[in-house]
Amino acid sequence: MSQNTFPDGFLWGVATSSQQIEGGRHEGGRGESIWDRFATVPGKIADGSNPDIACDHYRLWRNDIAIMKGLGLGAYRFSIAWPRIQPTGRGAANLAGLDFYDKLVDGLLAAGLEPYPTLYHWDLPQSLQDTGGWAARDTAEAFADYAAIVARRLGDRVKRWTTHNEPWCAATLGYEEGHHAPGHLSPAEGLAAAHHLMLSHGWACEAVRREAPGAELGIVLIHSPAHPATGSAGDIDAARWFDGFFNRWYLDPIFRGAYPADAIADRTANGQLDGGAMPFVKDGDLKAISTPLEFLGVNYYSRVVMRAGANGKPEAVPPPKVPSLTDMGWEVYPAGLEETLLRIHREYAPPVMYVTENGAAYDEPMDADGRIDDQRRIDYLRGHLASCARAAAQGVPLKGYFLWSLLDNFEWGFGYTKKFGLYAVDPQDGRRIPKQSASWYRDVVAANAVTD
Ligand code: IFM
Repeated sequence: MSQNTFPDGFLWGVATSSQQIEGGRHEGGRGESIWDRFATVPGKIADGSNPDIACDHYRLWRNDIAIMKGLGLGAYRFSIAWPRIQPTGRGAANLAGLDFYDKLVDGLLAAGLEPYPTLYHWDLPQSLQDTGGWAARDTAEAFADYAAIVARRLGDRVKRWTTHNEPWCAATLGYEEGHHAPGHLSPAEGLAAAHHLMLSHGWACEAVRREAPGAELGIVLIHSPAHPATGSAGDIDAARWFDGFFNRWYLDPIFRGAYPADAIADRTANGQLDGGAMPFVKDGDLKAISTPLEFLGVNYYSRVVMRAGANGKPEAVPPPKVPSLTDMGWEVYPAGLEETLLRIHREYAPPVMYVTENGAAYDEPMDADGRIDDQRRIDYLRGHLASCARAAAQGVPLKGYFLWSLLDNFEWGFGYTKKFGLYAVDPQDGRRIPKQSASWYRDVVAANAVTD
């Protein structure tokens, strides 16, 4: 067993998102989101559920703040539901929606928790989807207006803002692969959506800085290292392909002001781009997207192992030795987090980094004494936190860690079947039931160290 200590002042938190925990679907004038609509389509949500009530955080937020305070946390990463602020995605602010987050922010500060809001975690107002969603450039303009409204109201108390959460998921899963709302199957829309999400990030940074001078801005990207299944040239190239499509397609425009040339060539070769042209990219877009950031949020869950398929097409394969898998089917691979942090530090050098999501889905039973022994989650977290500590010791400017997630919640197309929480949620009355990992995490936070 070795003790891994974190730097002084390391920020400990948990992360959630509005659509996954709030519920309150019709409360306070909230409009319809694309996930509200998607969940009504038969077969889209594995357990036939919907996010209408979710964890009922809209009603129980005070209780949730008290829980976080009890864990000794210093920060809470949550997201703001755009349809609460602008029910149709445009026009005047809905004051009841702003009031909700206003009170949440005040409650957090009073409890000694720093608010880390994310402006977009996938709950696009349905009305904006009706006019093209993220595949339409207008949505990026609307997002900048929305960001300004929120910053104007909360900017006197919120210091650090995140624009988007995992734009790869919003674009690719939503518009290209159909797994997420709005459920489209169009590679062309996926590419345009990815660009407009990033463009809106740049414009939102500008809007927040204007409304809240001194604000610190960042974006949250999902990252998976891609490893070749063998040392063959084909497999190595398949890993490069995935890295370009998943990681660098977002990192490069943000930190280098350009899309990666090899990934453009890949998309040209497979017919997605005609002669490499990207008509949705206009003059000035990449300058806006590459606005300097104060921090980068990194979400990490696992790696991917790639090989060249029979026809040379890159494909993901099961990892080489029988791995331990979470309930998402994701390999438990803690070394990938250290690799990710070091790689981003070396190649992109954001001034500050946070791990903004990391955690594992495991469904553990409650015993006769009401205990939920989730040792597998503790083991997962222990390994990944040790990875963080090692990265920080090697010079990565890692300033904090947000565990995903505080509560078992609405896991998108999986409904409530995947359980990431430190706390289970009683579906009858919303009661929060601590798992063993909650007290374990509290002890890690108190010690500012983890043993592995
Ligand atoms: O629940 C999601 C979250 O919304 C975004 N990042 C990954 C988590 C686990 O799948």
